[in-house]
Amino acid sequence: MVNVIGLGYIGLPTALMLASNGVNVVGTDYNQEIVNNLCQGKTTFKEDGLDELFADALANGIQFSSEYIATEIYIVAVPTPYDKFSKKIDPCYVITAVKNIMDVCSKGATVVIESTVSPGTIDKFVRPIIEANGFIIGEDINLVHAPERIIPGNMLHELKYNPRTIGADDMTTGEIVKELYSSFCQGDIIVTDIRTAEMTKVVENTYRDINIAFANELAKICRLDNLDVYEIIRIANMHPRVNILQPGPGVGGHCISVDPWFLVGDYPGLANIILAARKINDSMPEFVLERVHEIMKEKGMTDLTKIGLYGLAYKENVDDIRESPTLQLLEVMKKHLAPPLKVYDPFVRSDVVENQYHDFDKFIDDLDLVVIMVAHDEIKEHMDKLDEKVVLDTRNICKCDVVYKL
Ligand code: SAJ
Repeated sequence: MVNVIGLGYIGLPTALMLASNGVNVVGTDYNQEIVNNLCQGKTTFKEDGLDELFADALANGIQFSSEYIATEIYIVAVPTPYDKFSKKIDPCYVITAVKNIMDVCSKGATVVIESTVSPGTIDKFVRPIIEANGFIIGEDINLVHAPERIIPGNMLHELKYNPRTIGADDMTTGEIVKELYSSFCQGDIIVTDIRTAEMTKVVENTYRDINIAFANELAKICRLDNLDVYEIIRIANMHPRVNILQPGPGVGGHCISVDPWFLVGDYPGLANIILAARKINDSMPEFVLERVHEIMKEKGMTDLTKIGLYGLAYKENVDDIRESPTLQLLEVMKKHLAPPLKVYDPFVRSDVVENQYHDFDKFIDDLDLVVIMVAHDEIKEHMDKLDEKVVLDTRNICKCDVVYKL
């Protein structure tokens, strides 16, 4: 039996995948509301195919609880935020989870950390907890790091087909956990040591952050010289060994905008490109505001209440707003003591910011200038509704000539 701890964006799909592939699973979350919803058969966030997978998992007997359950394997998928000041990882949720596991587990159990952690976190924070409980790691308790790689919006497909990394102290433990993940994962599963697995995961997201930062820096350079950055990237990418990502209004989500900070926090003075990339990506919401200001000047606009931000999620077609560029932009406005702009997102049903609309037409009707922050399908399919508006398209989805770009 497997106890999956943390039923969020990673833990829930992983628990459901295991269960629907015949593994006996109980999911645990300290948030009673999440557990209640799941017990009543309701999923807690939107993701393509999640409801169907949930039905399969229920049919296979998955259970949910706010308690930790004595099982042979524990998979920990709790958040790992970073300290805003020191930029170091804050492993408090992982620590609490492992402590709670120690209260219920018995000898022979395997603890798998799926949460992304900075290199060295498992040695520094997890091992001591297990040892303090009188267990010998490798003899009494096996320890594994199996970082996830799935992307919101395509999670279930990626859970099934992405290659995975498993870090373990010894090959036997690595192979046991590999077999568990093989119940649903058809990608290659590489077994390595724990520190390598920790570092690899953070490196993957940092690579992407740096690549996006390069695109964003190019966007700023091209703006100064009135060049079309998208055309330049498109042509450059025809080179067989060049693959530049796309500029945008900033980088959000819980991974790419967070993990590189772990390296900056742990290796100050060495993580230089990484730090520069973080700063460039974090500067993009402010750059969008500067563009809004330029456009207002050009168009003789003065009324901030006629300007709206389309999209609150951190990327297209998801409801996840963690670290989203729109939230970052509103934060910048707050710092400048400016009143918040109007906002609308079809995926975000609850009220999370001031001046938030829940009706697309009403939102558009109230505006003169629409800033496209997120390339949701909804707006791509209704571009005609923007015909009479001034548009700043930060995602390069409007194909007509008259819109403003980054
Ligand atoms: N973005 C750009 N330009 C681009 C691509 C993305 O500005 O060309 C922005 C997005 O709009 C978004 C942010 O970057 O705000 C991140 O989005 P994303 O779709 O690139 O990545 P995430 O955060 O949804 O998922 C990432 C993935 N990691 C990598 O691609 C290396 C995923 O595979 C990881 O599992 C996930 O982080 C994670 O959990 O670490």
